[in-house]
Amino acid sequence: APMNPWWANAVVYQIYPRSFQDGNGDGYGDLQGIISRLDYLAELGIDAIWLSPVYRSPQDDNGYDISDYRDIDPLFGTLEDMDRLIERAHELGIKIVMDLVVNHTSDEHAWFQASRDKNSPYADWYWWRPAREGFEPGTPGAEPNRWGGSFGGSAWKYDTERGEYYLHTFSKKQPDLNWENPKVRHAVYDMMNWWLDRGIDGFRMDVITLISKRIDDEGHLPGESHGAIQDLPVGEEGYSSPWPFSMDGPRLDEFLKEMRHEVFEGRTGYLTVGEGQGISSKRNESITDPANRELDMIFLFDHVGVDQDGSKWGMTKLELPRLKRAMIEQQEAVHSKGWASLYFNNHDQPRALSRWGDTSTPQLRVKSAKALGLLLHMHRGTPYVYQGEEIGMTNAGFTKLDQYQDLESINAFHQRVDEAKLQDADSMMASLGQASRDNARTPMQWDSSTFAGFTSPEGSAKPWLSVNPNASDINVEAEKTDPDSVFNFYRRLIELRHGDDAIAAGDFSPLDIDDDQVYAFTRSLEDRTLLCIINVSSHNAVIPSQSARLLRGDFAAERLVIANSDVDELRQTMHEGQLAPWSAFVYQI
Ligand code: TEU
Repeated sequence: APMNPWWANAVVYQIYPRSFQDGNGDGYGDLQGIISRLDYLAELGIDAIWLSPVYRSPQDDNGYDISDYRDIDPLFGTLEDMDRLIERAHELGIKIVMDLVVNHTSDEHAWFQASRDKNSPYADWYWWRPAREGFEPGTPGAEPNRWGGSFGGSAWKYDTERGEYYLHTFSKKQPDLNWENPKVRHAVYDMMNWWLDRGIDGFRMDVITLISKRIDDEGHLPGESHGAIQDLPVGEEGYSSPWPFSMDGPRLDEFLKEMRHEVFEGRTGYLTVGEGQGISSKRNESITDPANRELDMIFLFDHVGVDQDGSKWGMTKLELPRLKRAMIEQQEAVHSKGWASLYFNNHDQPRALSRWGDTSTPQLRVKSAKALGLLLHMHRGTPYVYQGEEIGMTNAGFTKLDQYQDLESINAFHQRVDEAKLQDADSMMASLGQASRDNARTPMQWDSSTFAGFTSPEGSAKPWLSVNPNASDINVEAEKTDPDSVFNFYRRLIELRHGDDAIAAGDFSPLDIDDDQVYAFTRSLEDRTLLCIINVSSHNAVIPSQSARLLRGDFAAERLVIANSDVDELRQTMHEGQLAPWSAFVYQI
């Protein structure tokens, strides 16, 4: 039976605030700008906004390095602006889900600054380790420890004031919080309650599956015994990743249950979605099983890794069966309990349309954008739309290093080209063009004016990141009035989900799994069965046998639920047992 929580047939829209809408002409998106675009989101039909961080931050990692959880960064506005956004969104029936970043804080957070004093009550709020400067906390006198941070270099930073090193999984300005310390946990829960009491509707939890580190019962990190920290196996860039001892650690379930109890007990109408690095589909079932009272849903990563063999900088061509297997596994794992989040895009991923679609002509760009949207939204779970995905925005197309702003991309260039000499500059520029996070962070394309309507051209500043020149053709204004636009197709997909329980909660059954062009499956609930067929390729495809069997008989137009091409084209190709490139449709059988 259909799930009853409100999010079971909801669609969530992710806003990356810095790139959505600039309200004060400084070249950066802000809360005022978002408020001015809420009517657009209401027209799209989404139910909730996941707002990437707007808290006070030095902006080292674009706000994922928080220095005050209870204040808004001046770049984005004020707490009053946040209150107005919550109020206005709620008037439109849109919930506000904020980004919770508590695996780490900024090094400019008061907690960290206090922690630099060994005798302060905050001394063990972070992962500090003794070692002589210049020798990360490895074996005394031996080579420095080679644990690596995700944004380049060592995972350890020496602090001259405390005279010790601290662990940072991400940038040097993002020290990991010590969740073993109950004071840390309760300070986080207090902050979460403060925001929920202020009127927000839940949290997207940044790398929440890393908060429980795999330590021994003396509190030692892996490889750390008698004060020395041994290296973990070192990768091609000369560092090892601290992730293996962080992902899905031994106390994760305990911490998530405690958080649920301390924060959400007695509350209703909220949403919790965790970012789940290292979480398998099987673990997704247990973490999202309502009986376990942990999280409502989790973002998994298997499907967005199918074209990255090992490193994100070595992307390969999509092999559809690999994507199918990852998504089918996610669906099957939560078939009877638990729930799935559905996404292809976010602020960390290159745009799926450039990555897996076909942008070689405007027609194919539009058709493949719709095909990918239909593929995702017809699965069972809660779909997430990332800003710009609904109008068919593409990767940035940057060709020079100085066009990039993301520290991950810039640091990776220097580490892989200059230090580890793994790639030459041209090859790394190609890798950045395919995989850099900045591909998803170019300003939202509202119209064909200067700076795409993202910021006022009269304003003093240019956009913080270049607007994609294709904004002249790909923009909200052009698409809102075009019935065949990607925007109106996404609006229709969202409408269908709201009105059809078979889509929101119907059973998912894959078809023709080994076909390497066509992705087909059914969704069924009671006596209603929908057949979803997508040709995920730029070539004609033969309708695979299981799908063809279900389609037997003439093509009755009134059974067509949604399609990205007209009925005549469909009827014609079906008659020949074929599917045109990127043809995608849902048919009631
Ligand atoms: O992302 C964590 C994460 O897994 C990504 O950084 C991913 O490792 C990387 O982008 C792959 O290239 C979350 C946030 O979504 C990301 O924006 C932050 O940079 C990161 O955590 C640290 O807070």
